[in-house]
Amino acid sequence: MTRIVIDPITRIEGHLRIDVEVDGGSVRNAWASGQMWRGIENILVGRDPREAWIFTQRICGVCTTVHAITSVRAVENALQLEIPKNAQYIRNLIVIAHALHDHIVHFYHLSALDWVDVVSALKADPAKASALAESLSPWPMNGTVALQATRDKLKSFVDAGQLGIFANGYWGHPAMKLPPEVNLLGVHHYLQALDYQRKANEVVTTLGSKTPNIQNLAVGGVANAINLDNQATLNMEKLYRVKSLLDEVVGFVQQVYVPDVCAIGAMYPEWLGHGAGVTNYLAVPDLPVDTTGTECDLPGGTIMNGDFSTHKAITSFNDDYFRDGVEESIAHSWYDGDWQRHPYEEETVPNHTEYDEKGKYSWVKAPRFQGQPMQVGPLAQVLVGYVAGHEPTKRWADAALGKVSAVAGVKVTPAMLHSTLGRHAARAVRTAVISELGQKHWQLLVENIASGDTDIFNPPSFPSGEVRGYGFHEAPRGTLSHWAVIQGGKIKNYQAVVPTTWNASPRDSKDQKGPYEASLVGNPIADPERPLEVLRTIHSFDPCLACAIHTLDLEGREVARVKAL
Ligand code: NFE
Ligand code: MG
Repeated sequence: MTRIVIDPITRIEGHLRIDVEVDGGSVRNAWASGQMWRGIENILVGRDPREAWIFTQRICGVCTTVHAITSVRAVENALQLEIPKNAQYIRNLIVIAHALHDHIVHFYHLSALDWVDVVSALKADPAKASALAESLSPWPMNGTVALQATRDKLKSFVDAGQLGIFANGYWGHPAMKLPPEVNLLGVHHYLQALDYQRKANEVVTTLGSKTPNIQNLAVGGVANAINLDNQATLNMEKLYRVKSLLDEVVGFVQQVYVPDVCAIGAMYPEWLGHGAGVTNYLAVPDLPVDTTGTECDLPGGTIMNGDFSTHKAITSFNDDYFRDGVEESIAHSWYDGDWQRHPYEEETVPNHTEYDEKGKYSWVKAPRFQGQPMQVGPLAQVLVGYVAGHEPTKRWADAALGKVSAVAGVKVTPAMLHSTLGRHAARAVRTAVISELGQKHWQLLVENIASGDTDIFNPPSFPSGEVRGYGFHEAPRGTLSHWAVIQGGKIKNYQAVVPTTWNASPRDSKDQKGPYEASLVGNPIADPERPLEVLRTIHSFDPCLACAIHTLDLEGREVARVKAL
């Protein structure tokens, strides 16, 4: 038995340590450990609930926006406060644009190089690469001259001995299998993706005033005054700027990202057989089109044990099945005690001890739904949508699976998506779906303003007694929920249960592994010195440990020592 410790895992947000035991060329056991502690939940206690969103955004450096939205939704839920339609659409456009940015960055910049060998791209024939690209997609920027320029740029990095951002990959690893032309296309689109992720983020900035950390929210609506004839407000010029940026990003997603994932995935079909792990899935509804979150454009629900017939829908922002199902365990997490509790009843008292995989070994708590570990994220979103018959999800999933099947020469069905590769395919499908919905919600906003409605805000008022509320959002990495107990207009308890908390969770008191841990068992390891396969599976979840733990050591005490790879 060989033990491999990867600490820290790179190309993610935050500090994640993964331990695996390897025997006979495959992983036998695995542990995921969050190696940083923050403290946002605790510093909210005693504060005004109307400012919680400003603090919660600081949970993460990647997905600030999602915590802002979820926080205002939690307080609005406690007050049962309706939100004007314009505010819903503006919020929806922000979360859509943020997700488009986030998924493009994840595929190209954080995970593609686990599959694409940058150094091999130097051997590619640009004309052949261009012919292949043009057989897959009408994208106009795949010509021979452009691909030749990318190869020359790469060659100049290598000749100067300065691979820069490409310096530390597992180039030449036996698990890298793409032909040089596909590797060149991957590098070519990696560079283009830098531009398109920025365009998506510009939509967030235009509507949210800045990013990271948007400024335009309020409990009860948004602060985007609407006056089409005023330079200082949301006007026609800004709305059309948003539209043209969205249209450009939609083109990139549909003509570059989706075909790339299908083509690269089809050349690694064996990865449909690795990395399933926890096949209980959870997603929540999102993109409300009414003032109460009763009607949503993205469906939510659960699937247990990978069995589609167990599908149960989560239908609105007031859903008892979701509200009552969530608990967190700290049996193996560095907090005082050993309990499993509903978020309204939780506390966050840090207590760091040695790394002990039989005892406590992570800062991440272990969320459970009706007692079960759940996988959240694009795969859950797509499977839940597919089973519920959500039209755009079905259409994009069928199209993508058709493409993969054609290239791989095997029929790939949704039931085969429980895997490392399935998570990438599902993320591409989800990105295509939300790219369409971005254009739809832009239209909804413009039509609503054109009808004469310029409302953006309903003022909240807090009762003297106790109220409780939860808010959720289907963030890029999956289901995010915030839970607030409010007493006399002040926060009494605040808990965030975050996508990466679900997926990176350690074991619970019943010794059930979290999704990262379970998904590593059975993965092949060709070379224990270079555990590329572990990275493939972990990166397929898109980890964010800052989100997962969100809990600063105020004394600045060293809580973990990490070594750079
Ligand atoms: Ni910090 Fe985030 C949240 C996570 S969004 S990146 O919430 O996990 O996907
Ligand atoms: Mg929490």
